[in-house]
Amino acid sequence: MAARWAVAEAAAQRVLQDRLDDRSELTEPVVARTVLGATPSDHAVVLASSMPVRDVEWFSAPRRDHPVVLVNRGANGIDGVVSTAMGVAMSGRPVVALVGDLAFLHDLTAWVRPAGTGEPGCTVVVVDNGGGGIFSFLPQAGALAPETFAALFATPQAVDVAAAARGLGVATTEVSDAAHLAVLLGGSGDVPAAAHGLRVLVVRAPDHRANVRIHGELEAAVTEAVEHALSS
Ligand SMILES: Cc1ncc(C[n+]2csc(CCOP(=O)(O)OP(=O)(O)O)c2C)c(N)n1
Ligand SMILES: [Mg+2]
Repeated sequence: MAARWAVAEAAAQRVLQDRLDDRSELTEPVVARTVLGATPSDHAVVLASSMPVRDVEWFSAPRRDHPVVLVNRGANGIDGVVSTAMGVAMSGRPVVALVGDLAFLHDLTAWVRPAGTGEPGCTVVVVDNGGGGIFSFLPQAGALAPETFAALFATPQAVDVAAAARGLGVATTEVSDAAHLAVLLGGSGDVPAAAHGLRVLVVRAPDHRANVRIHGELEAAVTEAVEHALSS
């Protein structure tokens, strides 16, 4: 039984490697994989609920020296995640956090801090898909008129996330390339994230429907590869 699991796991990992590594476009699966892959092992990765925690579980590559991964609420509950990241960083372990735009905005006051004190090493990667991308995976997304679905489920928002972060005095970079994100997170080994103090990296992600399609294609490819590996 364990041997079959190993065969299935290897087949799934080959597909994810093939489809996600060396891709420049920052889809949500690529962002998740890059965050866990590029964060130095002496850091902590703090994950928001909604899609970040799911995408990291589904799409990150196995890594023996992975950083410790922390979540404050599990799979649900988008509140307080930036505060949690800040608290972990203040304990001395530098942090890279991965949060959605709504989770980021929900906890915007986490960035209000005493003047003149040192800043902890806390990099927050915000996946900005303009609202709650997770809800487009619900069957209601296909059953309701788009305006009704948006009003009842999708929680659309149009805040300029980077401007909000800059307004709170946080060094902010908009990132649109996976290799650039990896370098900014310290994946190249020369500039650890801790050296940057407080920092926000904003990734503008594909829209909600495209995100569902991207997830569906990956799931179908993994399923096919696993079935093939197990039957041969
Ligand atoms: C405090 C709180 N309010 C509302 C919700 C309901 N909720 C679950 S996921 C979600 C959307 C989160 O959006 P975002 O952080 O942008 O992540 P995405 O779904 O786009 O990955 C919401 C509003 C919740 N879980 N917790
Ligand atoms: Mg979102």
